[in-house]
Amino acid sequence: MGVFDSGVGGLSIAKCIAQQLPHESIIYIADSLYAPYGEKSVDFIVERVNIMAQQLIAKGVKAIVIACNTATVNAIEQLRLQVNIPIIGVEPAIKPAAKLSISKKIAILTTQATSENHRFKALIDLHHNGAQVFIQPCPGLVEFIEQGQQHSVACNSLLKRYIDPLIDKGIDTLVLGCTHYPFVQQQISLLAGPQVTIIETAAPVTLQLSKILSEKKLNAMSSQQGQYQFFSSLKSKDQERLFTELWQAPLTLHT
Ligand code: DGN
Repeated sequence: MGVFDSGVGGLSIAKCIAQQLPHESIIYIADSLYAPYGEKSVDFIVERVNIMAQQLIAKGVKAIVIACNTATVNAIEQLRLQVNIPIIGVEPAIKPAAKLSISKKIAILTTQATSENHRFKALIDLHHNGAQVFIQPCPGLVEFIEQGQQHSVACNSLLKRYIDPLIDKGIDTLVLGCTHYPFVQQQISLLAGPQVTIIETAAPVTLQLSKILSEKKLNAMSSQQGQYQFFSSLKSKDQERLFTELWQAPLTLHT
């Protein structure tokens, strides 16, 4: 199947798919030349999503996972109208977070574009379950991760700036609303403290994908071992190193 993101963030989803569905092969594309999508216009995101999907379809994928919250909320509906293979998107896990919260105060970390999107706001209206929901856009965070600077002091300071005010508001549940953010989950946990539960979306998306593949009878044969191929619109040695670090196994990056 095809998996794509504006950059390396979607690897957090692809890794979960590879672990949970080991027979499935994955073609991953990072649109790193145009990353981040988070501060781009809706028209631009829609155009890039179409291009990424067409590239994956040309490579023969049977389904596509949009491993990017920003691209999902801004472009999944129009993409579904244009292609005839299953398209699975990622959406912040607001429903389970609202259910889990005891203080009834939850927060969602997102990109700027997701935070302003009407589909995203409708999702909160639908699933808040009486909880107060704080939306925290995190400009600059994706850039640190894309540059492989996710463990730097500067990245930690930026995270602290976004998380401290949420803790002061009394949240007990924090949703990672961008697929890049699991790569700084450890830092987020330390800053938020043990009283805050962190929720990400890789596992529910993988489950949803598995359900759709079964329904459509598209599952790979259990005798197969998944093969993984990685592409980026911006190929460099640094990119390949970052991919390898985040995927946690040697790989070759193609353009
Ligand atoms: N990883 C993407 C997301 O989940 O929203 C977006 C990153 C970006 O391009 N800003």
